[in-house]
Amino acid sequence: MTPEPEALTPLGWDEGFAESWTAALDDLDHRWRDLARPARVVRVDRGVCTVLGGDGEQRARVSLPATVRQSTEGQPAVGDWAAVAPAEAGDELASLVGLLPRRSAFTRRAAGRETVEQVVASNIDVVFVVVPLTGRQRLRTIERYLAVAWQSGAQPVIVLTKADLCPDVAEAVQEVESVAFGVPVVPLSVRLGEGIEALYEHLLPGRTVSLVGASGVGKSTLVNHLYGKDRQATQEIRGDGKGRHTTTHRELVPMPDGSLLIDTPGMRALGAWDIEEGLQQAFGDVEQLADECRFGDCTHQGEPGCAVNAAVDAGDLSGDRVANWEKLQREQQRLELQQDSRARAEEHKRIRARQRALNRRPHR
Ligand SMILES: Nc1nc2c(ncn2[C@@H]2O[C@H](COP(=O)(O)OP(=O)(O)OP(=O)(O)O)[C@@H](O)[C@H]2O)c(=O)[nH]1
Ligand SMILES: [Mg+2]
Repeated sequence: MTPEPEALTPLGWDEGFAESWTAALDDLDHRWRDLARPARVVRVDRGVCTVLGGDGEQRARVSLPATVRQSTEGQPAVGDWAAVAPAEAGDELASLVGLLPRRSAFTRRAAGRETVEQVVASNIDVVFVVVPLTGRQRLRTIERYLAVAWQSGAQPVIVLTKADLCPDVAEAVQEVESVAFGVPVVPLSVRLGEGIEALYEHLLPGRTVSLVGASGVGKSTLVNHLYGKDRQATQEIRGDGKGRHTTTHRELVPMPDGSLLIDTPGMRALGAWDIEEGLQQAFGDVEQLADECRFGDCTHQGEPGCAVNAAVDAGDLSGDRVANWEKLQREQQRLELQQDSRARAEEHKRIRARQRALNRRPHR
């Protein structure tokens, strides 16, 4: 079925997605091919998604084949474009029967012991990395978020909230700019209504912006301000400065100005998933120096001819920044090892299951 672009363009649909749609239709079960329409996933609950499309908002049961559902790509995420078939007679729910490939995605390592990837927001054009101007130690957090944001394929913007609580905003901004390397840095205060206009150039009709950051940094407060009224619940932070994890669902919110915001629950930790390219972009300066070290396998632990150490000694590069870069690299290496061992464990499970099935077969 050919989708009606006029109804979908405000939701971010474009020619690229239209092409993926044509290809995706071929993969759909023949039952759905004439019935399915594209719609954007705006919220995901257990097994049921809220989708927005030409027919307005609908609730849709996830009806993807088990083989598809096993992969991260096969689990609907907020921001995804999906193929949705209308509810059958007597059923309240429509059916989500296919997913289009993601153009960009902010992903992280899911909290918990298992080594699995979690998609925080998909098909995003811009990531607002939201960090408050209260407290100290924000640079290392920003570096980590920037690496993940660059990897996502979207354009990062650093949003520094609660400027009203910061005694020297200019100094704080300058400090942040020293790790931003050209990424826009926007200080603002929703309480005073100041600085917010600098975000407007990123909030364009049909463009998707995801807000990410820790709990209590003011993501939902900013969404409400931009929306023009309270839509998202917000809550005072605790006495120790930590947030209360007020937002519990990722949600895509169409704004009155036509942009699309994805509000997300505050993250306790942003465990990096695959961020190899993101690291190269976020730490371009350090990586470039590392290329200039005398030894190709320099560990920057005091070897002769180490350009990274030389820059730190000369005061041109922060030692803490280098330590953070190394920490993220170690995290990457650990992740790769865990992925390998997980892949091996799964292969082992498959072989044992096949063996058991063979053993169960009656002997002739
Ligand atoms: N002083 C000041 N407080 C702010 C500002 N913006 C937000 N806050 C306060 O920060 C607290 C937390 O804001 P939320 O918007 O709930 O934070 P959040 O990032 O959505 O938090 P989670 O949903 O838990 O991830 C609230 O009490 C807000 O009023 C600001 O510009 N200045
Ligand atoms: Mg919130």
